[in-house]
Amino acid sequence: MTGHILALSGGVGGAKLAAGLAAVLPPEQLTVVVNTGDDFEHLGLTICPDIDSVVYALAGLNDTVRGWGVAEESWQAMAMLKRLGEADWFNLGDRDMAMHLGRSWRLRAGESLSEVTARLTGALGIPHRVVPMTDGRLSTLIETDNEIMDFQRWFVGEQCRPVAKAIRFDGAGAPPSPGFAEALARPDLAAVVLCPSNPFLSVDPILALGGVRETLLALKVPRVAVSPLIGGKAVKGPLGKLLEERGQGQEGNAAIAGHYGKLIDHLLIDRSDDADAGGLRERGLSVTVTDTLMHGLADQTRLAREVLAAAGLQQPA
Ligand code: FO1
Repeated sequence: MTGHILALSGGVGGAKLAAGLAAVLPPEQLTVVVNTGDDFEHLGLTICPDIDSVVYALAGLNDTVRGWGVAEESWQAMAMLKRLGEADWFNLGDRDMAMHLGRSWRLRAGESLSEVTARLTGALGIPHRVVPMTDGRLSTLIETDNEIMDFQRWFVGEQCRPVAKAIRFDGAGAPPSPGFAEALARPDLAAVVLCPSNPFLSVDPILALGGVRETLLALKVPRVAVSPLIGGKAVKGPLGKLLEERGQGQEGNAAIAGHYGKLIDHLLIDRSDDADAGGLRERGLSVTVTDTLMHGLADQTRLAREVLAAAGLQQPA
């Protein structure tokens, strides 16, 4: 296969497919652009949860049980922080903390997030390009009945309980990072992949950057999404709740397709949602029905191959 693949990813689910794509594509044929709307400053550290989920997955360091952070983690620093009376609502493992330290001081020394991310991925032996969606600031905020909350306060601090009346992107229109802009403009761009991430919380922030939605809509290459739903439900996280609150009367994959609209030409859905396929095809989408739940690298690479096949770039696995 020739041509370049641009994958847009959030954290956990997206990171799994990104790892699959990295397993089947050579480094020069893949750019993974990662949501940074969840990023925040905590205890003086810059935390980039989705970048870290992708980096840990590509480096084979991710904790597959917990879903975030590093495997074989220890929590000594967190226990000491708690004794010192510091905030303990957001858990930072010892190994994970090294990532935040390594990132934070470099940012403070003047490196861009793109430069720091390239440095950290290089150090961990990841040959593929993992780039933040922006080097600027675009923060996801959750509007509840009572207040406008920082994303992590809502997601981790409040366990997503308060109803999200609206999701806001503070800094919408921020410029895409150099690596993202370059990938969008590549003459050899062969496909765009929307990883199985939360459309509202992980993909929408990427689309809210200056010019990104318009550029994606104008592209003449296949745009393939993998649904984050299994059996009509989110594998993890608040997507099910958000779909109920924001699905505009549609359910399951119809709501996902309705949300993405003309941004995608092809949707891969799970076998358990087979019944959705007819309706999706009626609205003009190509549909692949397959196993989208990824238990390990074998599933990740199989699904990556199926995504490339859906884009007409490879024989189905
Ligand atoms: N998620 C949690 O549910 N609880 C945590 O304490 C937590 C800590 C954490 C630390 C570093 C990191 O990179 C991610 C962390 N996450 C935690 C996951 C993160 O909040 C979410 O998975 C993403 O922001 C949503 O994509």
